[in-house]
Amino acid sequence: MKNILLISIFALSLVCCNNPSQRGKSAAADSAASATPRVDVPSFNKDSAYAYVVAQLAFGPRVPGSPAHEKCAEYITTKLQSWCKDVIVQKCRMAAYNGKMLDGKNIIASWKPELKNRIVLCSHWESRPWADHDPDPKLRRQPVDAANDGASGVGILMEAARQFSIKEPTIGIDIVLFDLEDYGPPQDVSQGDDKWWGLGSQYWAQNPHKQGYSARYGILLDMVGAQGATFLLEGFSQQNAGDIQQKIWDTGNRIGYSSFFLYEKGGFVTDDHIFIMKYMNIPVVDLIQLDKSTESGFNSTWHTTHDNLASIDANTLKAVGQTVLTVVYEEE
Ligand code: AHN
Ligand code: ZN
Repeated sequence: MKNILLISIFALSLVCCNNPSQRGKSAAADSAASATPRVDVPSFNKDSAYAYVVAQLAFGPRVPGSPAHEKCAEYITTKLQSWCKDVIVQKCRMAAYNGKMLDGKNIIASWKPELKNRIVLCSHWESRPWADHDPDPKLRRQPVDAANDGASGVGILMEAARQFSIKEPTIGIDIVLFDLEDYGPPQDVSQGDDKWWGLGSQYWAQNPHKQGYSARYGILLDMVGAQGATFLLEGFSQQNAGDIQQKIWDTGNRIGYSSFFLYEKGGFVTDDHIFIMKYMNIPVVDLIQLDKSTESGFNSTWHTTHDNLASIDANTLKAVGQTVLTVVYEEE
């Protein structure tokens, strides 16, 4: 009887939390609970992160092999060098699914590189060459602006880097921005194989920038800037990094972002994190927008020409950025 009652209370609380009209209230309650932060966490500047997204998009689609790709790598590297003295650009040459050789650059910034006690924050910076999921078949060979699927995670990690330059976290940090994540075969032609995705992260995970590199855990940001985004519990992360995933979600909920971080399973995603887990044995959580109401399971703009600046909301950048900063600064 007691069990049944507990279950029904639990079910009731789930219904409440899922009701959009209740979201504002629970967020306000969470903000009150965050009045006593464990440590002094800098305030993530959402306008700054947004400006870094705008700057990336200004180059045009950062498709591998294009001038925009080249120029954007230069831009990101120069900005990171202004905030961090240990920046490495790792070049790689990888074969794509179609046999084409791609020149990639993984861009890595490290704070306290001598420490073993460290975590890795990552995202991919290049654009998908084809909007193969565009609703309009005529547009499916257009390149993607990749505002959400690329620039959003980089914008957040650039703002995090700026914060690390002002107040250095206690633990060591690596920001790793991968190239060549999104060159998997056009899905309207073939489903292909997982191995054609995440080419830059596959290279880094098998050829780390530093011999014997390891980290306690990693957080991968993927599609973290869209208006109204919800972050569900991605399956590979839950299986292999469940405790860290729980910590990130609890942190987001505690500091006021319960409408973004939902405790709901969201399917399994082939993403950069699986290669880091496989080759480096570092648990990595994919913090990725997942949406059960769409056919793809992702945002409706995913791999379409609509993944542009108009879909980005600085409040989503803030929710993710502030949560990541809190997790980082609370580590000791
Ligand atoms: C696949 O579509 C196989 N994986 C999705 C990973 C991804 C693509 N994330 C962003 N773009
Ligand atoms: Zn993509």
